[in-house]
Amino acid sequence: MTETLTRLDSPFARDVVRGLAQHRKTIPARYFYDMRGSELFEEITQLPEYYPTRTELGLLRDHAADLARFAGRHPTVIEFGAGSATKTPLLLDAVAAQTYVGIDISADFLEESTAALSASRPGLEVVAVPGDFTHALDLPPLKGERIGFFSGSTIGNFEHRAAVDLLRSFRATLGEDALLVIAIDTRKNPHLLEAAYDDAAGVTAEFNLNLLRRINRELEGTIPVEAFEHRAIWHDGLGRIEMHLVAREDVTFEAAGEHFAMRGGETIHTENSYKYTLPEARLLARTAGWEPLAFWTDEREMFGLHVWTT
Ligand code: AVI
Repeated sequence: MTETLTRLDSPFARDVVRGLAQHRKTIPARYFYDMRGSELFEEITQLPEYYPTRTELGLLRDHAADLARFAGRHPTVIEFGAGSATKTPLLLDAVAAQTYVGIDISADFLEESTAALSASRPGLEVVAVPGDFTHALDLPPLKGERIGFFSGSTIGNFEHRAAVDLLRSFRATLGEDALLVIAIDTRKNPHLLEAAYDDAAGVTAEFNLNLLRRINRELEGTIPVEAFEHRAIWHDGLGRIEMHLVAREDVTFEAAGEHFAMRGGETIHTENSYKYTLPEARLLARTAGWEPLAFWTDEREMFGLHVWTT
């Protein structure tokens, strides 16, 4: 009884009720990442259509020597988000990091990724800072150059104003004379974008639909998941890919103790993924108090890796 009340009074429950009660229905994208959602996202990163992960890895490999030139002696890499088993070691090696600080709101994910890193690199000092990196955080005293790392083009999932606030928080967390290595996805042919967010194997569709399954699992939902379909739409004016869950027919359901009705064709907007031209990315940097230092892209200009300084 107590557990049910707690769950239905959680931030997830409140955000779902608020989002579904609106005329234009939305659910924040951060709720994709329960256990199943995180597994599906991992699968997405391996898909042939989903170019970001493999292109970013290629850029980190190809520009290791360039990255090394920015790093002073004894640098510390401070990663915003639990580290990836593939990208993080590439940056650590490129800059010959002595210390690694991982920051993530999920203490479990952080524990897993920092433990794996410590085990594989006995000489590296590894510090886990559980916390919300959207706010300025106090770091332990650190020696040497501080190099922030924000990978995956996760900045694209923030609205412009929130992206600026986030980058200002990174600046406050890192302090003066820091660097930020940040991956930002580029604007490109909309067909490539729509394929990347609506893959032939249907993994992204399942990732999107898992949000409804999660509501059913955790918030006593009765959503008829099979009555919804995944849709990815490029919005040129706003420079973003939108993900929606479209009701195929009129539906009614319960979630978090509330009743909802949707008409056939109505959608729940679940994610925006903004793409940036180079001038837009530089404007974003400067608006948030950063100075662009370097930018690398692949041959087809599918993805960008930026280095900024305070
Ligand atoms: C986590 N984030 C950067 C991904 C993106 O590309 O916007 C999330 C994602 N959504 C669908 N596919 C991947």
